[in-house]
Amino acid sequence: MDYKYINKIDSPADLKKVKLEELPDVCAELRQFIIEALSTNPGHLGSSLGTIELTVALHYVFDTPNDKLVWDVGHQAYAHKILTGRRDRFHTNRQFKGLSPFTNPKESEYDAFIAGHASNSISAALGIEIGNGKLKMDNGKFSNVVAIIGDGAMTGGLAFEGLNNTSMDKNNLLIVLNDNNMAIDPLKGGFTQYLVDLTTSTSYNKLRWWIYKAASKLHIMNERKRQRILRRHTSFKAMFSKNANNIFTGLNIRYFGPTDGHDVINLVRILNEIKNHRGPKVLHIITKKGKGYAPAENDQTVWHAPGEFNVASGERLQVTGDGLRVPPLWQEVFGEKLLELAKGNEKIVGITPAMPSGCSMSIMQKELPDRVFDVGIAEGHAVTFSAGLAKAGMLPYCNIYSTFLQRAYDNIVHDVALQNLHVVFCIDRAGIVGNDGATHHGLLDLAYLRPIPNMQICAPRTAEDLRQMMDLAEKMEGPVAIRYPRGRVTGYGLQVTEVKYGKGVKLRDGKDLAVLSIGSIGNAVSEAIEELKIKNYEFKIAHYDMRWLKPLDEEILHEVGKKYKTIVTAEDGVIAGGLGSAVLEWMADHGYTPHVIRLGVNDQFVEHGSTKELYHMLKLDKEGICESLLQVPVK
Ligand SMILES: Cc1ncc(C[n+]2csc(CCOP(=O)(O)OP(=O)(O)O)c2C)c(N)n1
Repeated sequence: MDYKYINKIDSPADLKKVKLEELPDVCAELRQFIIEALSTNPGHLGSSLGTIELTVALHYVFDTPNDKLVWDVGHQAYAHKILTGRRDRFHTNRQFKGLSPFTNPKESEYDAFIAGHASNSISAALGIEIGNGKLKMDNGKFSNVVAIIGDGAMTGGLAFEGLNNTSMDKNNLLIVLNDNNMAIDPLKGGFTQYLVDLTTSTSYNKLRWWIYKAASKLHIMNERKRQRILRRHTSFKAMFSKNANNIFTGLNIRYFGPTDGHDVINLVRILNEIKNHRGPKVLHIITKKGKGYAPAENDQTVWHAPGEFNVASGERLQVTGDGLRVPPLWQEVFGEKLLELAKGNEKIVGITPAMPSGCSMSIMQKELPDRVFDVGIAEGHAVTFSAGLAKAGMLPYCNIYSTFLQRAYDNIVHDVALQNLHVVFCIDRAGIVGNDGATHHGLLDLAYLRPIPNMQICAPRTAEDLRQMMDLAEKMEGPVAIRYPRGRVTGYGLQVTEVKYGKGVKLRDGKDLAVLSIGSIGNAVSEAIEELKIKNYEFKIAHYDMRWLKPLDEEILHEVGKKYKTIVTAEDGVIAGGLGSAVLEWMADHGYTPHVIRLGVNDQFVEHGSTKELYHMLKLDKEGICESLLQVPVK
């Protein structure tokens, strides 16, 4: 498309050549560009549409990349990517070998810090700010550091830890709080209400704005006088009881706003005003998720990441458009089963850290709203809160994505496992998750959960396995982790076998070689073995679905240890510490000496791409497993 402005913007220096009054046109073009691009190459639409004016204003005012922008999550940074020399590659965003899904310093010097997991921006930016000061940047020039954080990400404990630290050490950090009253789902909770109160305290704000605007107009004034007025206006607000309690001011962080985050010209003025203020400061802006695209404004949860869509009609393209009955999503199997269990047991409650739609706990939320707790983007709290609920005699099913559960490791160890509390961890998005990439793959959970005493760990291969594991977990004691992948259930319609505690299942008998798998990768193993059968591969391969990583099925292990000289283990996680390690250790401890070949993910962070491409790259799809099995030296 023929864009008048953005086609000529290859860096923020080009943006700075545009006249102030033309910036709304630049924003309009960026909006159009992002909508068009995402309609065929899906991504995080709503959040990025909401930050366009802010992004333009930041790059217009600040001297990036010398000044540092630290984006929280980084899913709202598409305009930032486009303005910083990545416009021509934007059509590859999130694709295999394409642009990173979030901000990534490896990709661009304009990306000051890694992003993907929420709530780290304030801590990281503060570290950069203080570190820069200590090193006295080149030629004594200090760079500005800005953290841009959403109100959703502000609900995370880490953000508050960052704020607390910001208030106590000498620094000039600017925190832009992008308040749209949404995470992926609507936000609830005290902090959200607090921001609403700040926003709606109208008479106070009108007065402040009057003073602020008057100060802004006084361009003839020198910087010292202007700052004095601004200082007075900040202390002035303390006279009003509501804002005397302003959390930021209370923490000694100067507070500006709230202001319209879609008025780019005004944002430029404000940022110019406050950027040279000494000391830490917060600029609170109000934005709308999905701004400028009606379907996205009207259904903000769905349009957070809508998939492909028709720009003109706003229709989302359905994956299931062929009319065929398709397997359900793993998360739906979880969501429906949880509701069923909860209806039969009033002690069962659901806990989710800001992902009710993402994990389908929304199914239970609709029918039993009082029994579901969406606690904000607060994984550590979600786990300890679950521990408290268990202590009180409730039965929490705490659903957290594998990658985000990493945030809560000590809460699992100290608050749950040490007291052997009956908390059921339902770990969604385990394994490769696809286009969200390295920050989001769930490759570590088997390895990080296995060493924790009292922890019991299982992984379903089929939808029915998941249902039965959730049933079993209700009757067990102590902490239980059930991990399952993203996407549609594989192994749909497979023969049902009863899931028993600590027991695996033999899927086929063999002669020369045994494959032990855990979880849904077992389906790729089954397909690979079928393929080898067609090729008349001479040795016969046994296949066991272990189902449980902890406790291990020792009966199977004795059988395999006695019968096979070669064992292949398969898991969709890191090799170090997972099933393969467990089997090797067990064999060594019990005097068996098979040759154990471990299939899984080697010591590496895995990039982004489709799940199919990535499993192929890792040789963990049918073809890759075939290839590995063909190379196995059979004695
Ligand atoms: C630690 C962590 N937990 C959960 C998520 C999933 N997640 C991605 S964006 C998002 C909502 C963020 O809300 P907010 O910061 O307000 O940004 P918005 O999308 O509203 O612009 C969530 C929960 C995450 N990225 N990181």
